[in-house]
Amino acid sequence: MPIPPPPPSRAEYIWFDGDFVPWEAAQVHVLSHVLHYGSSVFEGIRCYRTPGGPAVFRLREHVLRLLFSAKVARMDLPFGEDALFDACLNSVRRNGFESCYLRPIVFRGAGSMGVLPVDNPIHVAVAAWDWGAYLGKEAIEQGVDVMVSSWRKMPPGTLPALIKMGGAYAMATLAKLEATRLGFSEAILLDFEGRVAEGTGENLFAVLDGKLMTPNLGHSILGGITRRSVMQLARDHGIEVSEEPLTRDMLYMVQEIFFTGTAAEVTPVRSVDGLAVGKGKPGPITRKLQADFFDIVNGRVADRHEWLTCVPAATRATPA
Ligand code: PPE
Repeated sequence: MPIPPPPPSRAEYIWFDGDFVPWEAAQVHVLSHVLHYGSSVFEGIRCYRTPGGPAVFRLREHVLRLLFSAKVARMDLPFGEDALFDACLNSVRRNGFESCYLRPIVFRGAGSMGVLPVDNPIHVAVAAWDWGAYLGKEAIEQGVDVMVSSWRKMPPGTLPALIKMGGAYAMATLAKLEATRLGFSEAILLDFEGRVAEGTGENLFAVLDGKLMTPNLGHSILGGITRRSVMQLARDHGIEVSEEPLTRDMLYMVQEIFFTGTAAEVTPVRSVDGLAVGKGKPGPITRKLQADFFDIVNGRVADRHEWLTCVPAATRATPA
């Protein structure tokens, strides 16, 4: 058998408005509406290497959230649910990835200038690349040191937090730059009333006396798909889960904290504002949920919730 080539670190092709184009060719004009006004909605999806081949985690849910984001942003998509689903699977297959990160994005392109999009086309792309541990190599094992940001999440009635809108990440970038400048791996953002919301690109969980807690959707958070999955895993293990308000001082009191997200997966937090969380290393509930999550996505145990979609193998009959 010939030795297969090493997997690429970034894709050769990007799906752009319905066709695969070479990576370098997936470009936009500087007067694109999205560049000036942040008018995009996007997704982040992981495809994992399993014994049965590459498998995408909760693909249907991610496509549905993209469509929800586009609806709220009042962007009419020229592609439907099934076309987007297939574009994601084909992006993995066409590029020969065993595992990768997928980034579908819908954005307003070049047309008239000004806030009001008049004749700006809606573009849709799916890019893929190899993305290792989001918060650093040791983060998953040892946990990360984080700070409470001086920036706040947008209040209700401003930018909708429940959709993944490009413009919202301008503030996330400020918070992330502040945190890294001060030597932290990540920032925790409070909502406008000072309650805990989430990380710049992750949801947050805390464990107090055996109970798993996470802010509810009313606290300017994204309804994370990993968040929902981890809540399900906790219930599977008989761990009590509650969605409730958390304050900054509760972060200093709880025994365990971890982040969840597509990019961050399940990452323990070992200190907040320089104060150790619990014993300053990942606690037992974090470990248990983390292990279960990675066992499922890597295909080491049965996919009991049917979260994985296998990527059909490429054959000669596969259209280019
Ligand atoms: N909150 C925010 C603000 C967020 O951006 C993400 C994902 C989550 C929560 C977790 O949601 P989910 O992926 O459905 O579990 N952040 C994406 C982008 C990260 C980036 O730096 O880009 C991601 O993890 O893909």
